[in-house]
Amino acid sequence: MTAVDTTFASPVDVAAFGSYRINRPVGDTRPTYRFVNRIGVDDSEVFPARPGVFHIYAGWFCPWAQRTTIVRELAALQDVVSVSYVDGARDARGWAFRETNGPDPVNGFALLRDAYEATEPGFDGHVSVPTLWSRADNVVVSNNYRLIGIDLATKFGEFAGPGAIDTYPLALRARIDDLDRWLGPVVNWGVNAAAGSGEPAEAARRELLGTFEELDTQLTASRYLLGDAITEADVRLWVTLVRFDVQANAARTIVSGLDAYPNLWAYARDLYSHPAFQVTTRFEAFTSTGATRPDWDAPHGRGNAGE
Ligand SMILES: N[C@@H](CCC(=O)N[C@@H](CS)C(=O)NCC(=O)O)C(=O)O
Repeated sequence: MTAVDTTFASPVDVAAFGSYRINRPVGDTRPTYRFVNRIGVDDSEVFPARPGVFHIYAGWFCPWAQRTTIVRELAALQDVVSVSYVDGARDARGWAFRETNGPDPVNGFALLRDAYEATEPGFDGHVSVPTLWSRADNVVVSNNYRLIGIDLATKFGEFAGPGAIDTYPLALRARIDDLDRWLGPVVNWGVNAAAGSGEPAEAARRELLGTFEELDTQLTASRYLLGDAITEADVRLWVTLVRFDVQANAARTIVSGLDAYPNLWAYARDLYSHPAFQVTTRFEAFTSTGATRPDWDAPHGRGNAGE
């Protein structure tokens, strides 16, 4: 791999650049998360799975990005797909590379926007993490977190290192997708709605806590959501659970804490004891000022990591 020049963006400056927002031309019907290409399984496809080609631009703060970095670890693709992290702050220029989390190791870009611009000149949609980049084609492949996660889980098997876990096994896909239809709106998005005030927030809060209750019961009977093995469903739920008490519930306005649901809380710690979850987590990147972080290292009593 050839070295790239290190370029950092100048510090965030909202006064000079303005705030980040999307400017869509009136009547523009194109998706704002525009890149939805898939990784293929053989060379006849546009973006075939190959080692050393794909790079994930991630953000430590971002639950959607963390889904993909956890799957990269679980699928044992550390030497196959590379990852780097944007800075956690942005102005109108969008996500950027600064000293905080290091340079863009692939292109040496200062702004993530440069990757989109290189792919589609004049790009005016969302500049988001995760973004999947192809070093072979020099383009953004996808910024659709769900498809990136599934492709990482399913397309690179032959290149995986030892200990790879199949997080999207054929036999469980329908159930994983069903869980996503349920937990996506209520939990992954619902936490933010529940953190607000007024009747819509109250409704979101009731629904969220009812779901936590239900999960707490389900998790008495099984170690993970779908049995004895970690799947994509656990990854999707967990990225929200790990942020819950230090972000949406930081002021404990939703509930006294995740520990109000002992099985759910032990399940979340059980996952955290797994290296894939631990090495992809940086609490400082998503902890609200003054929030109290519960003890994620407390014994969980649900079996040994990797078992
Ligand atoms: N909302 C995105 C998921 C990814 C996402 O929202 N990432 C956030 C950071 S956690 C981001 O980069 N947002 C910038 C943007 O959407 O313009 C999607 O629906 O695909």
